[in-house]
Amino acid sequence: MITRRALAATGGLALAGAGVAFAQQHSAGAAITAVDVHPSDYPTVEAVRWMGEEVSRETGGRINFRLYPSGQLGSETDTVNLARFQVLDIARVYLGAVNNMFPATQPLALPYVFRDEAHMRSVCDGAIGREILAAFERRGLIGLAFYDSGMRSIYNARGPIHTPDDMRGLKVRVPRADIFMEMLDAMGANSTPIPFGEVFTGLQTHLIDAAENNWATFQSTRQYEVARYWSQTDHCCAPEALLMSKARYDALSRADQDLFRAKATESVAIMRGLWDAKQAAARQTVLDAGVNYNEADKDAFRRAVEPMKRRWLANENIANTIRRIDAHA
Ligand code: BDP
Repeated sequence: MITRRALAATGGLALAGAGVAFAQQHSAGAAITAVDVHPSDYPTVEAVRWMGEEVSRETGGRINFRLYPSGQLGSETDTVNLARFQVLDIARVYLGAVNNMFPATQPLALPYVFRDEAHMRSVCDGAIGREILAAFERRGLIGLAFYDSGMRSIYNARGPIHTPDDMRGLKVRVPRADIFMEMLDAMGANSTPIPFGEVFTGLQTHLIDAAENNWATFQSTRQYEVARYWSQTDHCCAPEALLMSKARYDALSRADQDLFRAKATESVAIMRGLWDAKQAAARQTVLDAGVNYNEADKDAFRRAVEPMKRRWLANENIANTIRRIDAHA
């Protein structure tokens, strides 16, 4: 539910006029508002849609989800805060958007932490994942689930990247988050934080030379039409976070709370099925469209980020979580 008062309580947030118009349209009701920066057919959005349909069915239509995909309600950092203040109810965001506010999430976003996607899934499903999700409660959110985001690699408009030396002077767009900026700088680039929605134009107008992301995003944003070189670095395998306003959650009956949690957990398997299909299809679409692909020297990139990683691991909590992730089968 979104009220004018709740919007006012978030004063200081860069809320576009869209947010106010949105508040006027949706002032009451049992609708659960859920936001995502991705388009309607992206796996994260589809999974939340599935969760909403399940909740609606189980409650006999008493609770319904209303989805706002494509970043209609602002940047991911904004929507996290809007959820904390119960201006909106569910936000699906990448981990960088919550890294500073929730330090427990930092280990998952560091470079070369997971051996592969199966390792990431297993860590998120286990005790480590549950503990990190629980940490969101300290600041007004409920961590409902982790979703997949694949492995991030580099793509650019100039030529193939093999080693960090090939990154020199390259302006690489990164999301606005400390770990991502430091990571790309350590990999040899000039990290350039710009909002997600501006990456395509940034590449097209040569404001930036490169960006980094997963196959699904590279394809769905059509960035592959303007960045014709994909170099597989697999430098980051941070999962996505599905977060709910704690105030909104606390206002639900105990039975509804259990239903939300159960359906969010079930939606992870739905998301993973969609993700595997989307990732494979996106890769094929991009390669069929003539994008040049090369395997980068991952060991060279691993070495390049070591000093940066060591700095983060000076924090005992982070070091401890990384040790547990390494030991996790
Ligand atoms: C995508 C994430 C999305 C981020 C985006 C980014 O799914 O949440 O906003 O990367 O790079 O993979 O900003």
